[in-house]
Amino acid sequence: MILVTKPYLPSREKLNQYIDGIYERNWLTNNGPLVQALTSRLEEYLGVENLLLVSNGTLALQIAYHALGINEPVNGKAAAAITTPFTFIATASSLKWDGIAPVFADIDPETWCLAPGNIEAAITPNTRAIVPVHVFGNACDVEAIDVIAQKHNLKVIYDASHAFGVKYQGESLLKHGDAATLSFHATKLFHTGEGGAIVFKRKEDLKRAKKLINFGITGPETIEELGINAKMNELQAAMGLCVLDEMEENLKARAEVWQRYEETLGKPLQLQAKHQTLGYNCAYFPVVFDSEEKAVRVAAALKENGVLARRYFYPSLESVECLDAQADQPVSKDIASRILCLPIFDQLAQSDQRMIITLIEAERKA
Ligand code: T4K
Repeated sequence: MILVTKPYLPSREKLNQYIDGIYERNWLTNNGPLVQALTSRLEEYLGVENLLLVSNGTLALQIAYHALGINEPVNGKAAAAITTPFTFIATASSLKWDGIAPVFADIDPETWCLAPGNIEAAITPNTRAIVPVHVFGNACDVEAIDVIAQKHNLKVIYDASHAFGVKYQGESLLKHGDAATLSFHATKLFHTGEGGAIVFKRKEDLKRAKKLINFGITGPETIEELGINAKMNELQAAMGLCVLDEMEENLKARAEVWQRYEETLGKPLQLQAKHQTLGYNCAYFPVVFDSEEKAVRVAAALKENGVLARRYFYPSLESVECLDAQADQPVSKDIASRILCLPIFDQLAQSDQRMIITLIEAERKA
């Protein structure tokens, strides 16, 4: 099968060397030397400060909520956060899991990110934060969101799980918001098997988060506040250091795959509209068909030929019962019903990609 993605596996020899070091030091987790090394390397690579490595992208979101205090009730009632329904379940479920009510506002029909124009109507006295998603690595309208957040005294936490290495107006997109979170899951462009990170705007928030990921412990005999275990371990960091060393080759190969799709499918199908200054990371290749029926038919035809495209992100989250069903978000619902993410990874053979494109073109015209 050709799957929607294929984890990037770096040099085995180099990974073995890192593992030898772990055996020699007998130090496996709790802020070990490889976690420290990966933290500095990522800060430098991404051009950011105040980066904290954690054990996965979901905990990255949850630690950010706690570090910024948005989980604290408002006048005895659960806090709320405004977020997008067009995302992976973890964005909204992490809020609910932490006792914060996710309140959906609809997306922009072109960029597929939370539309700033829909945010203010969803704000109530319980709203503490906005949690937009740079979906598929596209930049949200960060300036407009910032204006709304300032006006209503709300925190902004960007779920930037898909936005590793993305540049916006020449700088890291991760610099926007009070915090931005990343997922380093195996299926991501940069990965540590499982893993994630948070980039904080302020040093004091980073300091608190460092405490929170280690049970609130600050010394051998001091526990300052309630925390959890969200630490990255040395084996994860070893994988990350190896993947990072090969990032340029990986990016180059993906960009070629991305371009070939764009050249052939960009005209007949709807692609995600991106800001003109966006330095994109080619993490995903989503396409929108003119009807749900067509999207489903194309997915079935691909599957028959051994290709698994995915309906990311279907269904639109306002319809997910465990999140407490909410009013329809028509734009998100519509895009979610017609979208398919096509296989994209560095080793996708040109002949396989040609086969995928040919099948899509045939079904589209049928
Ligand atoms: N926020 C956003 C916006 C996210 O997209 C995500 C995760 C998160 C937060 C949470 O971050 P983490 O806590 O996960 O770090 C996959 C990933 O598991 C998930 O990390 C990712 N988003 C999401 C978009 O995709 P599924 O349910 O699609 O996973 P699964 O098992 O179906 O795998 C996807 C494809 O990759 C399949 O075709 C199989 C293939 N695969 C998968 C794995 C794990 C492999 O070939 N090898 C592998 O090792 O969620």
